[in-house]
Amino acid sequence: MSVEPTRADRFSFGLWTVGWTAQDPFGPATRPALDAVEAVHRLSDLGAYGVTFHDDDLFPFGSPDAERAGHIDRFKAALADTGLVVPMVTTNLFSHPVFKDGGFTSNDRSVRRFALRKVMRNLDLAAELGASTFVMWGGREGSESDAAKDVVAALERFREAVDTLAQYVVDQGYGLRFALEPKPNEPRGDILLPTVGHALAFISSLEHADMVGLNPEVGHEQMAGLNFVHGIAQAMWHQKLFHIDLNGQRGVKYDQDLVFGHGDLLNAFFLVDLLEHGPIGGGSAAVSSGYDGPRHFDYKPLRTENADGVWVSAAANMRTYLILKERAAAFRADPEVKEALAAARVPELAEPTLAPGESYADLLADKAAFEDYDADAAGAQGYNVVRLNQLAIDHVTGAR
Ligand code: GLT
Ligand code: MN
Ligand code: MN
Repeated sequence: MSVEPTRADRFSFGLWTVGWTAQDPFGPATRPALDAVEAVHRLSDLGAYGVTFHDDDLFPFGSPDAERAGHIDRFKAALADTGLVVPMVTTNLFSHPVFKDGGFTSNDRSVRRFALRKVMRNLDLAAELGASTFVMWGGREGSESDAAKDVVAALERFREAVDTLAQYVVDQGYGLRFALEPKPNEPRGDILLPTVGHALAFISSLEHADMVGLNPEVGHEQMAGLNFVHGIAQAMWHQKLFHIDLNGQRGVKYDQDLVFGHGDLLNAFFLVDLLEHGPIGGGSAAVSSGYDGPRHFDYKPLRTENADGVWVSAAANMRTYLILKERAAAFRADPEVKEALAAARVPELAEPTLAPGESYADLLADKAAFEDYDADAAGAQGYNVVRLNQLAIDHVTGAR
């Protein structure tokens, strides 16, 4: 088993992850600032293939043009030295006080116009650096008071923003797609597009819906008490899994951004299984394989860790992913698992409910389907779920 990451694994990290200095609402930073160039070199040494960033991670908000260019040039040189790529770029529309009531959906129209300009400038940079995905996380798009935000108008403004930016990308000929990142709350009391499902519905209303998908984050769905594997499967079914934020979360509480797998380990196992192997029962004609984009970690090194601990935690994300990948391969290859899957009737779900060419009239004429159907016998059968689940646990824990 190799748990040494290589470029072929396509692991990427946000500059803001390893660069988090660990300030929280109760105390100041516990670590010094990390230079972007050092981050690139350290991530490369650890085996990552990519690095991602917000504009404000690379150059301070409001930097004069010449200073901004200097920061970008240093970063580009580090990329050239290491061979690291920039698969994704995103915009900070949440830190500066100007965005305290939102970016695209601030009640103040001038803030919304400023936000659009900030994103357009960053789209130019993303294209210049060869990114293919542009993430939009609307952390400040929301409210604490139902009196103070017209949610219908806010969704109109959100749509206006995404449509305008998509048109800009089309007109510039940039090879970029957008990925919306849902989150239920924090920093706002309630955030717009709080879950994968809300965001999917929103995307279907867009003018350039084909260019817009999702960047779901493990912890964000779990903060809402939802099953991340289910959310990812639905995103895949809609062909909308454009990018992914991997991390860990322990239950319904504040956003923990733990190392991947350091929260719900069993859900992380089934996530890796889905991403690597595709749907467990075969899926559908359109979705039968896994996810081929970057494995992007969006975590925060614990506040307890010093600078050395930052790199231990960065490596831990990749190691956990690779361990689970190996465990998932063993699970899928195990003849007993194959037998248990069949006993649980999992592959049967891929079979259409109506036979080829069969109509509802044919179904109505089929007495075996209803009039003569023994519902009590079907209700008495077992689905053999626990044996299958225990086999997964045996594989995750190394007992098999
Ligand atoms: C912020 C947030 C993340 C988002 C990032 C993209 S920024 O750290 O907590 O979940 O992915 O804007
Ligand atoms: Mn998070
Ligand atoms: Mn994220």
